[in-house]
Amino acid sequence: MFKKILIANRGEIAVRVIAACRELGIQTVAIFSDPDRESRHVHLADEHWRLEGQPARVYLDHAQILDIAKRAQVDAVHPGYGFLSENSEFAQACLDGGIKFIGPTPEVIRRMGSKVEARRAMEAAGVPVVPGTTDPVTDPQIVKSLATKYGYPIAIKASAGGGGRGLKVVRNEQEVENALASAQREGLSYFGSNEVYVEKYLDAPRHIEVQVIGDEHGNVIHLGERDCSSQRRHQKLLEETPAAKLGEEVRARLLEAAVRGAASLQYSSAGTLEFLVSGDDFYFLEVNTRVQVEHPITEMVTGFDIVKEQILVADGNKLSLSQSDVEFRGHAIEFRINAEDALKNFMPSPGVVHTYSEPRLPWVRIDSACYQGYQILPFYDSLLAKLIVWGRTREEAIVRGKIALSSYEIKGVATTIPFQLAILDDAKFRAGEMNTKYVEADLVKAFIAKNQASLAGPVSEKKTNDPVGSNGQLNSEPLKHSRNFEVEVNQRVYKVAVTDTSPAPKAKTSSPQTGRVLSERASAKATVTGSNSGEVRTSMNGLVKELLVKVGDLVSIGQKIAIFEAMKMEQEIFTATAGKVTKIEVKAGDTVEAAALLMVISEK
Ligand code: MV4
Repeated sequence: MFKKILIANRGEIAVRVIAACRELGIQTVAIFSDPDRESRHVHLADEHWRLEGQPARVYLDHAQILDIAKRAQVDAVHPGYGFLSENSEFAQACLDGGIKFIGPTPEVIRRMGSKVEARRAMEAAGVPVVPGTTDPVTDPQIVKSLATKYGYPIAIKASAGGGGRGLKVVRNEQEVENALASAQREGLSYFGSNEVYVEKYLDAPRHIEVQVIGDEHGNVIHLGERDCSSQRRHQKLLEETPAAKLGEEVRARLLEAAVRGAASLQYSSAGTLEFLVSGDDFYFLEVNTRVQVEHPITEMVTGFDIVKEQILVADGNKLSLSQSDVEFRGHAIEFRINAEDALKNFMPSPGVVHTYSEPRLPWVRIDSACYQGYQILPFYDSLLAKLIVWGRTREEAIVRGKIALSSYEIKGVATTIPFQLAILDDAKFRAGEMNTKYVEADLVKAFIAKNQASLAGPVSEKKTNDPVGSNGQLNSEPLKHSRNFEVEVNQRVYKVAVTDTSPAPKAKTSSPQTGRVLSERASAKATVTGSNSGEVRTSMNGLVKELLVKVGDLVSIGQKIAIFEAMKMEQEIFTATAGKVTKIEVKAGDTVEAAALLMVISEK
């Protein structure tokens, strides 16, 4: 049995892995970047080792992490998700150093990292794949002839891609050349490979994935499916299992196909096969060779500890149960609570969580590394907690989800909780009729309209002098001065608010066209100083992905001018100033510090 494991990760998943190790009596080694010194995973582990270098990069530093693993004399490394979890070179380096990598073999990780190879492997195993090529394409003429064969729209995808990066949808022949070049460029810049392939594009499919787990003795089982359709820009907002309104016959075929696909790879460890589902048809998309963020819902309905089993099979044990031992009970939903502001285009909201109180309720599980006073750092993703609820039925889980989300008290940063509550009230969601488009197509606009209307209403229900409400919702300034009192009438106590009805200054509502970013603040500052009018600055460290204007362009208020990436999230930058672009200080691909000057827009 392993005696000591290094967890090559941070945040909630590091905490989750430590919990599994504790149950197994395995010692744990945490690693941390300088700003992570006070993180919960560091406190919980038996040993903690400091990583040297830039906070944004150190959890990816193969050599340093492996060196610590050797010096700490661990038997195995658990990579969690993200960071090095799907890096076959790191997995191989661990094995070469005599340290078990808790995951599938480096060869399987490498093969599944190539989407064309994964498609080929699944096709060979008889798993349905989206109609398309299993060979890379480079010639626009060939793409056009493939499009004629499958019919528009088609998708051009980076073979090394995933999660929406390097994916281009092509709706007609005129778009082929640009889309091809753009997919190749993104593939090269994000994944180091310009290899792309073509698929028929399905317009509004469901995204359903199957959890599998295998051992090193050739056994592979599934642990059911998860519906992950409720997403926005490839960021999942909630996941549930079982998938609502999936016919028993389709479900059985899907699960069987996933096991067949995984078994054909002699898959060991936990993994996920992603599918697109349209009506009664399903198509393989990709394999994720790691434990996933949403694994807890599967644990809730099966009672099976995926992380513990991952460690046990990595140690050479046979799976602790067979397919017929797996029983599914009830319904589970996970809410990914992110420190993001849905009203500001889901802009990450780093900062100090000055109030933090988790719901204490039955049927609720919370996986989180957060505590009161914890600082959400701009270097990492903005996942603050995962709230998981269980119910005997989907309806019961939804009601429990609403109560739990409403009882969560988080102040200091904005969170996605208000938006997740809106999803639970959405008619399509209630009916189980989700697809990968409905959140962006219907829900986001309705949410913004509703919340801006309520902010502009005559009386604010929000507490005064508290910038962030209990659900992480940004409060506007109070419209009237209002105080709360209690009045007792024949023993019954009533809460009343007494409002000062004398004229008050008009409330600020967040302007819909200014989106996010500091162009807003810069222009406000400009009005004050008059000297730096139209300076567009970033609010965080990050990467300039795309510039949508050039020097000399005329821009209008609300125009999208650049795409920026911070905390692993793409952000669109809109200008709050109209005028002419007079200076551009950065180029696509540049990494910039917080408050760096991107460009200057001079008012006409
Ligand atoms: C697709 C697709 C429709 N047709 N491929 C997006 C992320 C990447 N992993 C694959 N993605 C998609 N591929 C074809 N041929 C639609 C998506 C897609 C999507 C997939 C899963 C979950 C959410 C999504 C949101 C938008 C688009």
